[in-house]
Amino acid sequence: MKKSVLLCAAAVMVMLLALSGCGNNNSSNASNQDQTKNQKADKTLNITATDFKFNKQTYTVPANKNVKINFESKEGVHGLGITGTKVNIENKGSEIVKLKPGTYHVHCTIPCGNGHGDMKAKIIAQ
Ligand SMILES: [Cu+2]
Repeated sequence: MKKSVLLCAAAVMVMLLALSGCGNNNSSNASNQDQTKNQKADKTLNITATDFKFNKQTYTVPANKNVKINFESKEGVHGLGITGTKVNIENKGSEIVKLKPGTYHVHCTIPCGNGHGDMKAKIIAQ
């Protein structure tokens, strides 16, 4: 009897944690969408991720243009971070960036497993 009460309490706590986690995700996704809605993209860049790599090692985009980045994890759950920018798309989403000419490092932003550290790519803006 006592055991089942404890199990119940544990289950409620897990549910509460899951709910609060979901709430946070939703709000950040909403702001990403608002951002992309207000800006017009000149170019679209599609990036996908699998365990444990991005679909290309090097992506090329036009510099000083609004580039809409569509990111999706096709296998596992990964994130897209671009150094020197605020871009951080977790699992799936879109963001618009305007990059000065240069080379930007792309990395996974979610600790996804043994190959996490190998998930690296480059974006060249020119
Ligand atoms: Cu990762």
